[in-house]
This record gives sequence, C-alpha cells and structure tokens, in this order.
Amino acid sequence: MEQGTQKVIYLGMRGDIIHPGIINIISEGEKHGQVLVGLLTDTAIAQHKRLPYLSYEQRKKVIENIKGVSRVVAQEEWSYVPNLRKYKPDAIIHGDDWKSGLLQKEREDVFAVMKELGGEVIEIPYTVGVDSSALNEAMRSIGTTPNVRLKTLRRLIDIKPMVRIMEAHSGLSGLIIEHLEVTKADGLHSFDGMWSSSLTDSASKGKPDIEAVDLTTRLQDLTNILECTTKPIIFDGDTGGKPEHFVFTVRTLERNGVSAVIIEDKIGLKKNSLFGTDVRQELSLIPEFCDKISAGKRAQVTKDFMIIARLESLIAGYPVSDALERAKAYIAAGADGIMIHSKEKSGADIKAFCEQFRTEYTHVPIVLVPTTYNQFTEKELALWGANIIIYANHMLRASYPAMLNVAKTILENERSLETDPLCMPIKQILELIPGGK
Ligand code: SPV
Ligand code: MG
Repeated sequence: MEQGTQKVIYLGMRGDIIHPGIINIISEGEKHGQVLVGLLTDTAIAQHKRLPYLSYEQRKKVIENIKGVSRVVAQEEWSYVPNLRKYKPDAIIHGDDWKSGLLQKEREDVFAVMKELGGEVIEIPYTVGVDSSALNEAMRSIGTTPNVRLKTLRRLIDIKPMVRIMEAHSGLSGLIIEHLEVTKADGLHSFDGMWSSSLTDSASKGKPDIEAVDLTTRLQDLTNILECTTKPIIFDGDTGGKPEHFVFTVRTLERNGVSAVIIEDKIGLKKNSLFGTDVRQELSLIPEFCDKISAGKRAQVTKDFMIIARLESLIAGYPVSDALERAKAYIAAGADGIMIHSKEKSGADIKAFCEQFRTEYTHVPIVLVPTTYNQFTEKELALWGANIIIYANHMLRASYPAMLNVAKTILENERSLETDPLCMPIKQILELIPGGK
C-alpha cells in the first residue's frame, strides 16, 4: 500500500501512557515512511491486559497529535494480523522486546503474514529503562481517582463477555484481587473488580448478616480496600433501607468512587438469602421497591453510577414469572441492571430467567451470584446471557479454615514450629504490602 512515494509503516500500540520509548519508535518509523498507528481498542486490550486509564477516544486524540503520526486506525483485536491484512502496510515496526514473553507467538504470526503480503518487519532495539507494563504497574501503585474507578465498571460491561467480580472484606483480600493474574492458553485471567458483601463484612466482625453492621462501619472497611486498590467496586446495599436513607447511601458510595450498588427486594428483618427454607422471606410490594430505585436514580450525581435491582423471587419460593414481572417494573423505574438470585443447585431456574429476560431486554446487564450452582463455568453463564459474575464470599470462607487449622496445630503441639508450612513467611508478608520495604 504505497501512498505517493511514501511507504506505510504500521505501528500497533495501547497509547495509554506516553513515554520516550513510544516517541522513539514513531521517529524510527518515520525514517521508513508514513506512520500508521493501529491503536488497540479497550476490547482488544482487555483480552490480555488491564483496562487502560484513558478511553479509546481520549487515547486517539493524544496519539493523533504526536509529531510523526500520519493516521490512527482502530486495532480491534489483540493480534496485529487482521489489521495487517486490512491495511496491507509496507512494513510493521516493533520493539525487539517481543522476542520473548506474551508477544512471542504474535511475532511469529506477524512475520508469516508480512511475508505473505510481501512486506517487511522492522525490529528496533527496545528503549532500555522504559517498559510500558512497568509504568502501568507504577501508575497502579500511585492509585486512581474515585471518578476513574467509578466509570470503569460500565466500560468493562461494554467490552467483556463476562465481568468477573470477587468478594473483598479487607485491604489484604483486596490486594490479592488487585494483583493476581493467571496466564492461560486463551490469555491473561484476572479479576475485574470487587464485591463488598454484607455477609462477609458482617461475618468478619462476628456479626449476623441482618443489616446489623451500619453503613458507616462498612464504609470504614471499604476505605481500606479503596486505599490499596484501583479496580471497580460493587457494593451490597442489602434492602437499601427506606428511600430517604437510600438517597444518602447512593451519594456516599458515588463520592467514594464505588461503581454500583445492588439492593434486594426483601422486607422485614433481612436474612441472608442462602439460609435454610424454614424462614419464608417476604418480598417488597413492587411499587414500593420501584420508588426506592427511582429515588436513588434521582439522587445520583454522576451518570455512570449504577443501581442494580436484586430479585429475591426465586429465593422466596415464587416462580420465574414473578421475577420477570418484577424485573420489568424495576427497569422501568430506572434500574441499570438486574441481579437474579437463587439457591437452587441445578441452576435451571436461573437459566430459565436469563433466557426469558433476554428475549425482551438484550442489553440490560444481568448479574449472577452462583454460590450454589457453581458447577457452571463463566463461559456457560455468559451463554445464558449473564454479564457479571460475583464470587460472593470465597475469600472469607477460605480464610476461616486456614486460621482454624493453624490455631489447632499450635494447641496440639504446644508450639508454633509445625505451623511454618501452613503460614506465609514473615519476610513475605512484610514485602507484600507496598511501602513496607
Ligand atoms: C452477600 O454476599 O452478602 C450477598 C450474596 O448478599 S448472598 O450471600 O448469596 O445472599
Ligand atoms: Mg448480602
């Protein structure tokens, strides 16, 4: 693809953090021809890396204005190959750092396709000392702003087939969710955000899950999580209380950068939904719950905060049709998403709900909490129509048996030597927390 006499040089990039390495590769590209930047979209980036701080449009504006860039086009896939076939550049330019690591396979594919197209691969020495992944890490340790964090959930819902949320009840559990990454054949797996659970918040304080822990106390714990993480947070708002109280909750959560609150349509003394069947849980009248949702929507100050209505019909023994009727009313009242809950092991009721709901609402996000029907994978639940999966209590449930085992081992041995293999080394815990070194 020659334009005039100048060759076209393709340069793929994320363009979230501009550093000397990027300027260097653009000027190298310019020496060979005109630089066509393939700017990775949020969807492309999310296949392997965390979501960029800036939106695609913001990044495009910045890159277009860098000297030496002729044109910016969207690269919709992590792989360069589809765009190389589409734009047929004379050459692609890349830092030689892709000879190892995540991009190694990508490099082989690029060489193959450029050979086929009769083009060239220009590799330039990697700019030592600037590594955008390391810079991203550094940015992460600086933190985020409430506004950026708040918006991230909607961005993730838009681009990911399934948004993966894990319960956090402390700074320490939040840190695991923030940093843990597992590389699999289909890319990098990590958690997209955190669930502030009423069950685990109260259990960690030795209290029952009956709205006994007040909002102020829950927010104090949340502050610890906010201080050491950047990922979005979904807050378990229990029943939301009275509409007059709920409007304050909404504003408080927004101010703290929480992305969404989920409120459930139960009334009376709230009991945890996964409790035995001995207590019949009472549901709110539909108009009353709708009023609460609308009051919350009117109170919010940002456009991105989400109020998600949680349907307790299946928990309370009502049929899928009752849940559908409620979902319809709650959406009309302004709910930004629906969480459907059940403790039925087969998952059949949830599947039926999702499928019927999706015939009418193609885009309203569905949130699932598959604690009891946990035999289904995220991919299977996405096929049912779900957008967000919450692992609602696993960090807390994992910690209790671990602590119990250590305590028991000390009692049995009358010393702590035998607990060494059960515990994290002291050095490691000291190094785990940023700023401790
Ligand atoms: C929680 O985590 O507190 C929830 C989800 O509300 S559940 O415990 O399944 O009801
Ligand atoms: Mg709860």
